Amino acid sequence: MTTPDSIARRRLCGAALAAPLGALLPHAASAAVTTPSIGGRWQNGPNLPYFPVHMHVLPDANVMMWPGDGGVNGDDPRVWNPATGVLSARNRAGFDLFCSGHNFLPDGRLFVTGGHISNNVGLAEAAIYDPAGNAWTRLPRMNLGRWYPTTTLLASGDVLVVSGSVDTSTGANPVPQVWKSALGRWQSLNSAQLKLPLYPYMFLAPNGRVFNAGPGVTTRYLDCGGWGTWSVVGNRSFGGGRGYGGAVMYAPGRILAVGGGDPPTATAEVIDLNAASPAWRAVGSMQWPRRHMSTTVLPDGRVLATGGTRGTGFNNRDPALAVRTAELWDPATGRWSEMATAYTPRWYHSIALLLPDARVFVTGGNGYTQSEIYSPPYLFTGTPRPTIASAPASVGKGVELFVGTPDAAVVNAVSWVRLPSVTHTNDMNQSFFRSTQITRADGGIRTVSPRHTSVPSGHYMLFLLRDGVPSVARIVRLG
Ligand SMILES: [Cu+2]
Repeated sequence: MTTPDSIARRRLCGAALAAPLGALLPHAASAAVTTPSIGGRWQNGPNLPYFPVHMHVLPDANVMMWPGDGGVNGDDPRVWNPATGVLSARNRAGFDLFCSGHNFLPDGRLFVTGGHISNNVGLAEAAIYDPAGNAWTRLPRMNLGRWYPTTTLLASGDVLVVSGSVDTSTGANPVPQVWKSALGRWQSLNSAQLKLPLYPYMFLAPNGRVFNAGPGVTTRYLDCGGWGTWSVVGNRSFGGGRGYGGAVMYAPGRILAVGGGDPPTATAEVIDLNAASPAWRAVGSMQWPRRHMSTTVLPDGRVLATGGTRGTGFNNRDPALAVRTAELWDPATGRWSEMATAYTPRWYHSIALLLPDARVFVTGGNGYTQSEIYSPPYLFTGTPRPTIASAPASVGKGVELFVGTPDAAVVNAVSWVRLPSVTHTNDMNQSFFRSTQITRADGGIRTVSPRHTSVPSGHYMLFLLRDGVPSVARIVRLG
């Protein structure tokens, strides 16, 4: 558990001196950000039966979770219905799901790899969960165990798994493997053996390769063709590790990496993989350094940072060092703004995910079962939220679709947010697409669905926006 971070820590010795002033300031939100139209608003959500470590929005809009740590077996999946508040148990997988990796398949089933034997010792299990039938299907085992792996859906519909610790002597599993859906077997990319940090940030890139955005300093493409090939894209602009920071693709091919490391950093940087020669460049820093933070792309395209600790060490549990003030990054300016302050510390094993109602569900952090729900400022602007009267259940990529709305005259953007599947600061299913390509039609609007490679097939929350104010989403299957 300390391997990638101890490396990062050594690299970071000099950078620690440059810690932002925010680390020295008393931790309280200014008066301005307690105004909901400026800083949004926090409210307590349900007190959960355990603190979730893994969480997903299912295609039926329910929120699935499972726990781990604290001697709890992770094989205890439950579902929270945000509309009714009802929590119900789901069938168990038959292995400890704590410390697994996961993403959705194009058909909406959840693909899960690895799991927990003990700290740094992983299971080689893999399984697919079908939410509609509440059924787990076990798959052939992977080459070796994986504890903290990352899974990524490829453009082909196959799934890549990388990293994850085998055991305390081997460390990270060096062999990337691709689940060949049509063949029902694993293919080991033996030419691409590489020990990556645990739970690395992996994104399907515009060129069809998979981009490793960190947490290490050197970022790379993995070509999953044949036996696999890595190629270096370039070093990040921040010279330290970003362990347990955040990385999101805030537009197709455009990635923001922020925070993380030990000591935690407040820095942020972006890369545009659509460019001929992609290179990282620094953008504005957060006010607060954070580690074990969450990053959530909102329907308006801004990126929300929540939780984390500004304390040093792998798992700092000093409540005074927990960063409870949210921050919001605007891709148009590259700058962060402080938002309202949450009630509960959210450190190691905390989670944030976007709900279909455009609020953010924030929960966990070791020991904390009390969830919170954050309503971003866009819900307090005074502009009425547009509504969706109808939307297709499924639509192909790059085709025109009709969305029924009584607000056709005022809707000026559409956004597609891929269903979250989150653990340990990492949404392995994350993708976002925003479009202003809208024509008004009788009783609604017409728009064109995304066809970008970095917007893979699967289920998305489709939002209509009026001047940045989102509707409640409809979940649409793309592709
Ligand atoms: Cu963990």
